[in-house]
Amino acid sequence: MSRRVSLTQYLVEQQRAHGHIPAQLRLLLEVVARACKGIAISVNKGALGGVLGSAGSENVQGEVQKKLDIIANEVLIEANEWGGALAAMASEEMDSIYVVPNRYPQGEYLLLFDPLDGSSNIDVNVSIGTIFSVLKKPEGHAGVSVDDFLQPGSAQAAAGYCIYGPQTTLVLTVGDGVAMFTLDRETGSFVLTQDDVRIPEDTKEFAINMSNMRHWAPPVKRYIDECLAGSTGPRGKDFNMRWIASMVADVHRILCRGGVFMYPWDAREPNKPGKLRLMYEANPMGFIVEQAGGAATNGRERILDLKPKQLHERVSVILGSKNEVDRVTAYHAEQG
Ligand code: P6P
Repeated sequence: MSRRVSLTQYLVEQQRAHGHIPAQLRLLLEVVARACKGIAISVNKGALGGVLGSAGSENVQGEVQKKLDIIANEVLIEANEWGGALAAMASEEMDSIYVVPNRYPQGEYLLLFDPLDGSSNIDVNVSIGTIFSVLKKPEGHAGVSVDDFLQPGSAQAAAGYCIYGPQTTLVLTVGDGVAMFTLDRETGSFVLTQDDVRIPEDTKEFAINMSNMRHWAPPVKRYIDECLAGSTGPRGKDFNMRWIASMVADVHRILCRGGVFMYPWDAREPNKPGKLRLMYEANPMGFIVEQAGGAATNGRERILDLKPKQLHERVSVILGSKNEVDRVTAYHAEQG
């Protein structure tokens, strides 16, 4: 890509061309990007910044919070609460929604995020990331409540993630394709490095935590067994496996070269539909993947069609190369 296009220029030009990035949304996305730069600085300091290890507390999920989980959450709250674009925020790290304080103007958008996904990788220097989703606050009533957040993923105004890896890369969609911006540390700006990202419809690479195999439902077991049978089995081709245990990193790889990511329901906790959260993991990633020509289901239904019942509800996730996701979904349908 010859001409350097900054995130701001990209958003302004997208607004000029397609008109679906109102000023408030553009400002919101720029503030989120700036917050991700701040998180990247803390992540990159690692042990030198005294930010590794556990914070000694648990989040709403009952998971041990890392120091960086809390730092990232605070950075996003402080960066976004004063701008006037938001009515409220929701985070994996907070039990309830965060309503913008009265001392600041309230805006028309709602921001949801997993401030630092992949926490188990923080202390071992493996890529992690911030995932975010933007909804419009429903009109017609004053104030804001958790019910305003409970919209299907198809209602998202924007979604994205920032991966803190060998590069710090922001990946974004506002509903007109997917673009990638790489952080230029010398200038401190996100520079457009890929526009119109497309996921190949076929793949030879699957991502799943194989240690859970004995707990999977039959359709998932069937799909993976066929992949493992390779060229000698019904698929007639060999497959490769990757599992980084950081959704942002696994999804980023799929956006770059295809693949299928699966965190399905399993029998370890049969009352849980899955491990991943619908509102601030599956929905934003599903929006991005679909905008890049891929697919995202819970094994039976399109992720973006699911009507949320609770802010922190979990969901089974199958996403990536369209033909593979369709196959897994078909196996679930055949099971009945
Ligand atoms: P497991 C990270 O904790 C996360 O929420 C996702 O980023 C990742 O895909 C998954 O959990 C990894 O789960 O059970 O393999 O450790």
